This record gives sequence, C-alpha cells and structure tokens, in this order.
Amino acid sequence: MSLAYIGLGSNLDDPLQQIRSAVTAIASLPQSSIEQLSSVYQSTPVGPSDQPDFLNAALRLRTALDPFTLLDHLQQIEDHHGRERHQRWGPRTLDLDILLFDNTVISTPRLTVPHRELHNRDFVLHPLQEVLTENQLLPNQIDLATLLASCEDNDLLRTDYRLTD
Ligand code: A4P
Ligand code: MG
Repeated sequence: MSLAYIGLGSNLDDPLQQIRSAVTAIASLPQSSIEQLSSVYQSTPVGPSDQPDFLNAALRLRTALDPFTLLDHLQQIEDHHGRERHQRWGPRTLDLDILLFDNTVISTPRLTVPHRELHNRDFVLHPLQEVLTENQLLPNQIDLATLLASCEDNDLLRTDYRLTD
C-alpha cells in the first residue's frame, strides 16, 4: 500500500459542490481509501487573473494503485466533472493533482511527482500540511515551514465549508 496526496481545485460551476463530489468519487476508487481530508481554502487565481477565485483542498489516500493508474482514474473523474482543457492555469470545474506519492520521484512527460508547482503555492501547501504524515518527505527534503515562508501569497483564506457531513 502507498500513500498518495491529492490536491483538489475548482473555480467554476459551484466549486464547493465540485470538490465534494470529487471526494465522493475518489472515496470509491478501487483498492483505495481516504485517510484524511483537509479544510477547504479560498484563494485568488494564479495564472490569468480574469477568472473567479478558487477553492482548494487536499486529501491523503491509502492506495494499492500505481501512480499512473491513479492518474488515469483522477483524469476520468475530472472528465466526469465537465473538465475542459483550454488554457494553461485557466479556469476549471475540477483539477485533481497528485502532489506526492510516498517518497517516489517521477519525471515523465505524463506525470511529474512531486507536483512541479507544489513548493510555490500556498493554496497547495496549507491544505497539504493538514493531511501529511510525520515521515512524509517533501521535495529536496525541505521542511514545510520553510516552503511556506518562501512561497507566494494568494490571499489564502481557510473557510468553514465542510467536505463531509
Ligand atoms: N501531470 C503531470 N504531473 C502531474 C501530477 N503530479 N498530477 C500532467 C496531475 N497531473 C499531472 O494538467 C496537464 C497535464 O499535467 C495532465 O495531462 C497530466 O498528464 P491539466 O490539469 O490538464 O492542465 P493544466 O492546467 O495545464 O496544468 P496543471 O498542472 O493542472 O495546472 P496547475 O499547475 O495545477 O494549475 N490558482 C489557485 N488559486 N488555485 C488553483 O487551484 N490551479 C491552477 C492550475 C492555476 N491557478 C490556480 C489553481
Ligand atoms: Mg492538473
């Protein structure tokens, strides 16, 4: 079994509902179970600024799937949520990123793990902090506090929204 850390983001078509529904879909993936969910955060967009604010969250998944099969499943879930791929860093109904997968490093055209923008993004690092296990390593073994101190500020706000009842 492995531990995968998944980042969730949405800024179109009722983002909270998109993220809740993605959590339900991830919870029913084969050979996998969600161990922990983060709070929901609101942030201003990175990338084109003429788009709505984002909601972001993260979760820890215990899984027997390999990283590429997990990515297949996550992309299917994105597609089922009306994801259209037009513009890099543009608006989206649902974005599911593999942030970390155990301490595995993957560098292929289809999949890069740890996620290549992880260290730059407060809207990824703060939710991730809530779901990390103690012995999980971060890129280059830098600790989370150091990463948080040096990443950009996207007016991050922790909301009271709940992902489960
Ligand atoms: N891919 C490579 N590595 C991974 C990985 N670790 N996890 C490939 C998931 N996918 C990975 O992604 C493009 C390709 O990346 C996939 O086909 C997969 O094979 P995409 O989601 O289709 O498109 P994209 O938007 O061009 O890239 P990406 O990487 O998802 O964008 P980002 O970097 O995640 O940025 N602002 C705020 N405040 N909050 C956000 O959540 N999100 C983005 C999207 C921009 N601005 C944001 C937010
Ligand atoms: Mg993505």
